[in-house]
Amino acid sequence: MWLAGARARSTCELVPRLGHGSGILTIMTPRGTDWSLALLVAAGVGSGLATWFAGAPGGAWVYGAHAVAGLSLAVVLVVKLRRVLPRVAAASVAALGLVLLVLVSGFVWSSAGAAYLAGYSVLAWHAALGGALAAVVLAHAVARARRPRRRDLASRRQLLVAGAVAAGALVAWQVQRPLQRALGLPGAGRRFTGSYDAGSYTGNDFPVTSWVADDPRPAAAPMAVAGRVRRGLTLGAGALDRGDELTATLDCTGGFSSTQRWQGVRLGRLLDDAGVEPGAAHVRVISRTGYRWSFGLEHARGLLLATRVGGEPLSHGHGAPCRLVAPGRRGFQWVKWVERIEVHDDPDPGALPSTVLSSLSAAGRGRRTGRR
Ligand SMILES: Nc1nc2c(c(=O)[nH]1)N[C@H]1C(S)=C(S)[C@@H](COP(=O)(O)O)O[C@H]1N2
Ligand SMILES: [Mo]
Repeated sequence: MWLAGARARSTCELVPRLGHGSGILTIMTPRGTDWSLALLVAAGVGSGLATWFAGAPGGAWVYGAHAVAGLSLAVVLVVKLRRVLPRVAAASVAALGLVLLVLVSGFVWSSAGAAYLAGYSVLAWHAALGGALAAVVLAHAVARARRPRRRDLASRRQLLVAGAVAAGALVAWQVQRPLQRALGLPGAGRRFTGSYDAGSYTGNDFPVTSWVADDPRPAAAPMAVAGRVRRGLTLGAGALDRGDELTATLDCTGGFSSTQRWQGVRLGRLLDDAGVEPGAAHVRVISRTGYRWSFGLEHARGLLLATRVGGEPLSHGHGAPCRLVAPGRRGFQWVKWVERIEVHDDPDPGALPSTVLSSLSAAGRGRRTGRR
């Protein structure tokens, strides 16, 4: 009887009725919805960038936070779309479409497996689209954001809704892996970083990548240890074959990972040979191309400079004559074609830009200029 009565009503009567009852669609104010979208995009971009610096299992929560931000964003996107869809401006359609693409690419990568589009992993597309979305949201917020009022974000009802959405997202994140396993989806086999295994324990037979386009000519240059040390060292490749070995997983932010047995010399040994001066606390590992990364002294001691992988001499593409092996750090910190170790008092603010700029240096463009 009640059902029949409800059905008898026209839909346009039913929707406002629901609207005045419960439902996240109506509790969230339009302004609150927009601010929630913006804040969740910011959380997604922030946590996404943080994943590039979370390579050890202790950093798994960063990936969890990223997933929860994305899942919450999906819920708020539905609220937004249901509110605006019938009559929405073209610019908003483009922006909301971008949000959708970012969410779908993240979902596809983490459940359907290592998919590639136009030569780039879907994960790389996800990151690039996320960057574009960040720019759009920031520009929009600067140009025409309406100041949120207390009732848009911080009222009790808003906080209840936010809590419910976050709790739902957290549960969804907790069940996704068991669910993927039960369904036999490839996503169940990804690492906590989202990367899929490629060629583990195959010697040189795993993917070769550069962060941007670093591509030097092959060369057998010696390696130097310099900076705040008592005596600088110059070492030929032979002097780096000290029989130290490390099994470690290279995990590229582009979405592949590869576990190998690496052989060479512990950085700590070279630092001891050179004699670190008191007060020095940072070690720069510098590529022939100018690409470099810096590590705290104590952490650096445990890293390996590898000349061999799985018993084979390291190939040029993987960084011969010698490359850094930095367990628990994302792949971009595993500097290839190392020609110099420098000991410093301070950290290295130039390291991050160097990973992009080296692709433009003469040495970094080496092979590309050579082809002409
Ligand atoms: N000099 C130099 N080292 C580099 C890079 C680079 O572009 N230049 N790319 C980094 C990135 S992003 C990754 S994932 C690993 C890839 O190592 P591989 O080519 O042996 O797989 O090397 C790192 N070391
Ligand atoms: Mo990478």
